[in-house]
Amino acid sequence: MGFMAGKRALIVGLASNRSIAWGIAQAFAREGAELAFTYQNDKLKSRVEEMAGELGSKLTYPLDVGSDTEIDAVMQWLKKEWGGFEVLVHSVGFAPRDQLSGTYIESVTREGFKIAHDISSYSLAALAKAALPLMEKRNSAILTLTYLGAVRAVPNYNVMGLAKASLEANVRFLAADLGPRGIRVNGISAGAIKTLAAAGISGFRKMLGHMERVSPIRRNVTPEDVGNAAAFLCSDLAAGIAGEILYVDGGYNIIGMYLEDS
Ligand code: NAD
Ligand code: 0WE
Repeated sequence: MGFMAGKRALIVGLASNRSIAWGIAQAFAREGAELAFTYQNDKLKSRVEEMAGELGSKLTYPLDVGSDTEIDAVMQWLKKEWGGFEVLVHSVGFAPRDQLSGTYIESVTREGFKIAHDISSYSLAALAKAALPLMEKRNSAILTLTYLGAVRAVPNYNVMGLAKASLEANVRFLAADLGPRGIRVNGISAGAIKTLAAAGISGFRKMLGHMERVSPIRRNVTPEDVGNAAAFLCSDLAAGIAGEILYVDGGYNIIGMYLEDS
């Protein structure tokens, strides 16, 4: 029997078969969890329905995390379908395209800052608030996805780095509040992966090549690597872990220097 048997998981942030959310969903299904998915808009509806079906789920629902009304509607729907649930995955990040190229100082705007923080960080608190009555007192877990740009000045990541720093603080504050109510909150800081969110970001291929050469495991991480760590963190195997940011980046973040020919 899988180590997530008896867990019901809502996954927010599935867009394609390259999504980190897809790696997470596959690991959850393999370990015996029951799944529900949201999709951002009608363009993604049929694709998400099809992928859900592959993992034995008929539960899909529209959700733009920028809307409190839509967040409430999702929770009402799940209350009807499930009564309650044990796992919430937040795999969402967004900043307007123009924020992710050039230097930070040149690209950052008040509007770009506001959108990045709203969609990429506040949405975690908004979802947690709305899910609380359905998730409390069930040995539950909330998981979000973050990136090294939260704690280091990564070229071009720009205002998304600030939003991820806010997201990581959000994990700690939520963990402190929700732990006593039976919900552990954690984050995974994933290494760079070529997903839709990375498509067309200038220099992304070069970045992947660099990380592949210098990271301790000498390869890039995959959605499967992240999915396995996510399944662990959201299962009772991680009952002692709360408010933590777990790096699933092949150890890239611990390197202080790389010497050619080493
Ligand atoms: P992805 O494009 O597959 O997923 C991003 C998801 O965010 C999509 O499903 C999209 O629909 C959703 N989204 C964006 N705005 C939304 C909104 N307003 N409402 C609802 N959904 C919205 O890309 P991904 O790489 O799988 O990204 C998932 C998470 O992983 C993000 O938080 C990202 O920052 C994080 N992350 C990605 C990498 C990477 O290199 N790909 C590395 C570390 C962390
Ligand atoms: O969090 C991310 C990407 C998030 C993202 C991607 C897009 C592309 C489409 C947020 N907003 C948008 N807006 C769009 O219009 N990652 C961790 C992947 C990523 O993005 C980078 C990276 C890495 C890694 C951008 C610059 C440098 C490195």
